[in-house]
Amino acid sequence: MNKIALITGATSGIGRAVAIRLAQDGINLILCGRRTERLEELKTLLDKQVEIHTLSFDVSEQKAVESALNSLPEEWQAIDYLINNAGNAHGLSPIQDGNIKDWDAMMDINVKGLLYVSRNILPAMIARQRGHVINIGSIAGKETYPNGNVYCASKAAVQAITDGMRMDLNPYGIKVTGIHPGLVETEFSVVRFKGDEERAKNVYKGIDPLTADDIADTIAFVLSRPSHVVLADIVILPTAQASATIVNRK
Ligand code: NDP
Ligand code: 8X3
Repeated sequence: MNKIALITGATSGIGRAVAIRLAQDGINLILCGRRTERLEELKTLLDKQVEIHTLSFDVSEQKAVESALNSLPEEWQAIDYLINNAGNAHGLSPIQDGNIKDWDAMMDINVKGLLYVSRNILPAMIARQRGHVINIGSIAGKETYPNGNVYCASKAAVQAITDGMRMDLNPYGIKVTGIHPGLVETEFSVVRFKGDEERAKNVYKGIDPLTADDIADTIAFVLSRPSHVVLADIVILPTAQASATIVNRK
């Protein structure tokens, strides 16, 4: 029987690339995101390869998360792989100038959204005594950078939650992996800079950034390890990047 993966944030960037990559491995997919038309487009692209179910909801709205996940038909309920990927940065400002709505969005989506989704899915994994959770953190969760304050805090929280999950779920044979990318060119910076495409492009100027496919390949590798092996915590950087702040631009 095919495995089932649930991917949050499948409408763009890393999540979309992961969906395309896992479909190649014959994994049935529950694709999540707010933009319904993008979910439908991706479903049409992949549904000749594998079974696809789409769920449109905002991860930061606990009731919406609950009702979307509780609506899964029985044949979709045995989720093998949970890919907690939905998230974004909103703004890049010194702490004293921070926009409260941006702070709320980052904590609500990147931290609480991941928790709401996980809380709903983990009990069934525990009952089956198997499963694999992959949380997308960031180099920003390992090292804080100037003006990154609250985004970095949200990703540091993802690191702590990932480590805690690995401890708490260990008795049930559930694997937990944290993936922490550096600069990946997606819609991430366009969202961070509220649609300013020029400013977003400059983030990746003079380097070969990671692509969403690089992260998707890594996730496919992580999921393909034998049952006695878990890749616990992975930092992936473009070759031009040495740390959150050291980037060698040409
Ligand atoms: P994108 O902006 O391309 O994708 C973000 C995804 O998250 C979209 O599919 C979006 O879907 C979804 N999302 C955002 N907010 C919500 C919400 N409230 N409810 C449900 N879904 C939501 O960025 P990336 O692909 O780069 O980002 C994916 C993850 O990778 C994030 O967690 C990000 O922090 C992390 N990351 C990114 C890096 C980078 O350099 N790009 C580096 C390190 C980590 P929709 O809008 O349709 O809801
Ligand atoms: C995304 C990487 O360095 O742009 O998490 O914050 S960075």
